[in-house]
Amino acid sequence: MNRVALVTGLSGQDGSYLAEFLLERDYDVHGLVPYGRRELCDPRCQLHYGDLTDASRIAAVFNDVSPDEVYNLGAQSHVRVSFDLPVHTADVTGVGALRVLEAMRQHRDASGRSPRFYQASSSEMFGNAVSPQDESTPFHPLSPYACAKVFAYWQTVNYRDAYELFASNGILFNHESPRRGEHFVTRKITRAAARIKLGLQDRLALGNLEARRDWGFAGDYVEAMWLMLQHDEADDFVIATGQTHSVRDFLEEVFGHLDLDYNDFVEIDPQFFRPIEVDALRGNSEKARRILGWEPRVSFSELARLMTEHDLEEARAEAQGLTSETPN
Ligand code: F7E
Repeated sequence: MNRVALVTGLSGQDGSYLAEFLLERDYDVHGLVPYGRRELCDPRCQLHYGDLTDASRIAAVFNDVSPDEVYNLGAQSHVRVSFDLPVHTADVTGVGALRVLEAMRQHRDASGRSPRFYQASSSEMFGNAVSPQDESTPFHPLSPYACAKVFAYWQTVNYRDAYELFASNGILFNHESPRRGEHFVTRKITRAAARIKLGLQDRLALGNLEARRDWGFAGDYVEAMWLMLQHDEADDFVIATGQTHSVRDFLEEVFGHLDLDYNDFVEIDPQFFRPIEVDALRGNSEKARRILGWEPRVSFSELARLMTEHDLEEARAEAQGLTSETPN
């Protein structure tokens, strides 16, 4: 019989890559998705409308699906937006994880077995802690989003300790792809650069260009999620490349690939600054490499190139009138 996975946030970047990864391994994949959000959902998945604010709906989906593995990827995941929507972010991103854990605790079958649980924890939890950050680095969250993720992290640990549930945290550093939402900085840059190259746009407004991030490829990172749930015991793992680059480095890489100079097009707009910034992140994923055998495959330059090439194709289609000019 096929194993059954339930993925919250199936319609997001990570959900879509994870679904493909699981389908290739013959899982039956079910997704909890907000009504009307099915853009990135693989048609082979079974969708259940619902969201992380609705505990009764989550319980009903658990009863319908009886999952073997649960991946909690759903969240309000934009750090800048979390300053405008702090209560909503706490509800979805923080308490949402607790609602899933609670459904899981109550869903033990007759033999006392419950599903394995993966929590999408985030490098944002570290704030401005000294680099490189690893599993022993203390958290100091600097946004409502990061505070919500710290809450969810500790709830996951608490359910593991208190109820002996198999519950693991993946502390993932930034991970990007052509499926990344257009309001995150890498995709905003690749999309704009491609449109500038084809004369569809002439300016790109950004915030802090000096922030440094450890950027990997989302397709590599979903494998780590799965490996965590195949391991013989639940644990917490940092997933990162170990390399750090600034937003300016990413601009140079992308515009350089298109034979353009970003200085001719980029303008700084204060609306894209955050009330407080995480200046520099660089992860040490030695534990995951040693225990799970995981390692990233796509380098920073390759990531920038593959995202740029994808967005160039999209811009060409747009220039030919095949797609709408309005970003979704
Ligand atoms: O910003 C700077 C911005 O929004 C990266 C989420 O997936 O990764 C992500 O969080 C950096 C920041 O990602 C713009 O100030 C400059 O320093 O792409 P981002 P993030 O905030 O690092 C972590 C691991 C998560 O868990 C989150 O869910 O880029 N930046 N100018 C800008 N950022 C944006 N969005 N837009 C700008 O115009």
